[in-house]
Amino acid sequence: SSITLSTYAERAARQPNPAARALLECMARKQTNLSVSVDVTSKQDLLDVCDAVGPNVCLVKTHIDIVSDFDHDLVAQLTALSEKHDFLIFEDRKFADIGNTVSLQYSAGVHKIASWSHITNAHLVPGPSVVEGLAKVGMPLGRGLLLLAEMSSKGALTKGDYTKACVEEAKKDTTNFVCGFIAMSRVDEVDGPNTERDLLILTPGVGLDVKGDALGQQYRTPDQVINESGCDVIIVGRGIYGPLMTEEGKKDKKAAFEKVREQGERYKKAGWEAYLARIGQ
Ligand code: 5IU
Repeated sequence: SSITLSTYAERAARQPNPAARALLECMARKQTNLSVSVDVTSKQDLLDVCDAVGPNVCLVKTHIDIVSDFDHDLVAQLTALSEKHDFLIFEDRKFADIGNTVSLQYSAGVHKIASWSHITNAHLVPGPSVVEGLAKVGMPLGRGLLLLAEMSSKGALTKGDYTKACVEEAKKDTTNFVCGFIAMSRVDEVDGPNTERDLLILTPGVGLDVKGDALGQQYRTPDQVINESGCDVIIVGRGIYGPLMTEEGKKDKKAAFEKVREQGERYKKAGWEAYLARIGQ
């Protein structure tokens, strides 16, 4: 389709959502479609992973509520790293309540997500009001929202009519606050080419060495995700920061971070090669 055959730079130029445009520009500038998912529970590890992989990623995905020693200095340092290494921040919050509640969860509480996270995501389970509630907070800040159209885990209920409803909702959002999906495939094009809106597809469940984990995660390769399935961004967690979690890694952190850096480089290369193959270059 015209979306999957266009370059990231071409798509940046016509992208109306400021966060999605900044992401596509960053991808083109740094030649990377890699997002690292930093699911570690200490502030220093989170910052150190971001510093190690920063040069190779366009986007850092966080679960800020798993950080045991969270404080606002973490946000300040993460923001400084995003400027140093030129990447955006995506808090994987998966909002799923009524509009009024999600607007409070997004703006307030301990984490004040909207103040630092360029992109966040939501389940459409509550209906369109979840989008409206988040838009009230995020639009004035130039943020972007991804709808959870498909999940990577075994037995996920995000399929069929539910996935289609997410796509319809995104396409009819005239504010452009919804800028894409978390999905496993080009969900915006199942009923033919999408000529209405350029929507991003960000895809977790990516790994080069294993097929899954013990808790239902399922992995595909960067080529399957970007080239075969036409998705735009690969999201990689343990495939990159895994070396930190081993007994060996806990003993020798310096060596572990060097491995993390190398894994970042490896996934960046694999993702970019898959993209070049897709656009025919
Ligand atoms: N994540 C998924 N699958 C999904 C969604 C989010 O794995 O469908 I939505 C998150 C969970 C984790 C990261 O933060 O992406 C994947 O981590 P690993 O690469 O370590 O499996």
